[in-house]
Amino acid sequence: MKTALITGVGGQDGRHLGELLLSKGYTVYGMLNGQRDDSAKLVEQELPKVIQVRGDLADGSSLARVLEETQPDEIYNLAALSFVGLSFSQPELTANVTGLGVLRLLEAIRATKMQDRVRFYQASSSEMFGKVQSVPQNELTSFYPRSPYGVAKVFAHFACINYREAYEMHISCGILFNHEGEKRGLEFVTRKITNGVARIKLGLQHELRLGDLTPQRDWGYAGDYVEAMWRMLQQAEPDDYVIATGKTHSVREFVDLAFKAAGMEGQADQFVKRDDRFVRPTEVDLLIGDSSKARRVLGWEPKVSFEELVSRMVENDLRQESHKIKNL
Ligand code: GDR
Repeated sequence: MKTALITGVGGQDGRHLGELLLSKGYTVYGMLNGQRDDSAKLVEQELPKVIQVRGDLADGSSLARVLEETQPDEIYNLAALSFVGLSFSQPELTANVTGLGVLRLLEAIRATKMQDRVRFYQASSSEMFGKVQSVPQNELTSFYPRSPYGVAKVFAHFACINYREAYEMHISCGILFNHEGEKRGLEFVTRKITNGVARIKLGLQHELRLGDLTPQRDWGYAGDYVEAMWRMLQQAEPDDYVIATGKTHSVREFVDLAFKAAGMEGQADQFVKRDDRFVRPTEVDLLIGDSSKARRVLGWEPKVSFEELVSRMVENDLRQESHKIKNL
């Protein structure tokens, strides 16, 4: 039986991946940093079989200790300051955790002499493409990050490639395009919209304040995407893969579809208000991924369509918000 360590297990992807690996019979350790008791509770409720360990990408000594304690065969590095908007107001912290943190983890693997046996997955991001240099984006497309978050992810991505080449480590990077679902945090635009629409439908909220509605994203379902992470580490050779649906939609389209899914088709303009606080100093205007390599080599493909994703998320928020009303 294999042992896996998931950093950032309290996040959307960490919880999906924890569920997947447990279903495959893994012993799963989930790393959380010391500050997030709400995340620890969530993991305990949803995934009681995940063994929680405390460590922080900002603290190299804690990482070496976690590795000694858990002795993983596979490490999935999903921990990061992952909210792009916030990275503009906390750029140093973002660089430290999302960028340098990955280097610390790789060094901790070397320091504990695990580099020959461990397989490592790095959560790289389509945000690295930023101001896109070609359409669609694949593994060979040049990076042009447009946020401190994107810059940090580029550093981490190349640190992984360098350690793979320098020390022959089994490190694979998944360049994941946006992936969403019921477990998404409320600060991200998709969940903010579906939760807002559900609350409007139930009379709990009267407006939905959003930033720029024109950016286009390649949106998939998070549950499908963690399957790709696992498949990457089962390959004999490590490599990098774009994971995407190959279709793009604007934030505006997401909004319209969410209102439609709640039975309020065509009513978005009554409720959506522009709020400049949610507009970023530099924006990523268009993302659309070409995942043909992952489809060919990993046999991976997305299963949930954009329409299904939006309606699932709206239904989930309607259920959760109605439940809260009943329990008042
Ligand atoms: P993103 O996700 O930056 O693409 O990164 P997010 O959902 O935050 O933004 C998507 C787009 O929506 C626009 N937008 C708003 N965004 C938020 N959060 N709130 C708003 O009110 C709002 N109004 C408009 C944004 O400007 C943006 O264009 C996500 C994260 O999960 C990253 O960690 C991950 O690496 C990438 O996806 C792939």
